[in-house]
Amino acid sequence: MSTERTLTIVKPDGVAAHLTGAVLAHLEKAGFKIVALRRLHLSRAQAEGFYAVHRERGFYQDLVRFMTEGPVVVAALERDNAVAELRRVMGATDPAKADAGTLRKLYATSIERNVIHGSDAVETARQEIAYFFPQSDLL
Ligand code: FUP
Repeated sequence: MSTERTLTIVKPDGVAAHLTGAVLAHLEKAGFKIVALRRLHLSRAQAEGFYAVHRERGFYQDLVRFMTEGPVVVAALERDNAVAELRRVMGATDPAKADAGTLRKLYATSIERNVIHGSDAVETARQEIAYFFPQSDLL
């Protein structure tokens, strides 16, 4: 197995509920190393760009509104098989379908307000990390 990097976002619902520490602790216990970390409030343009792949979907405007309602905490994570492992630890997009013990099962309140983002592929992770940590020597 090779060491990989992925990107996670504690979404506005998680930050507002003071779950940032719990989510990051859960990820550290699951073997992820936090290699970069920042808190920011996404602009509408940033949220639209981040979720551009979903722009034709009915939930897009609601999703953009949600992602801009408050600050988020973004982290670059490292471990073996990081992209797939993060998605396993997060659980299904819809918390009703998420496995027991996953972050979304533990903390999400709906398919939209689902606490955490994780990159969906190695190439997407590389792009998302470069976007949020452009000055870093991670790249
Ligand atoms: P995921 O990779 O699990 O974050 O899921 P997607 O990339 O499919 O969706 C991105 C985000 O869009 C989800 F986290 C929440 C939102 N979404 C909805 O609000 N409604 C839906 O039906 C599907 C996704």
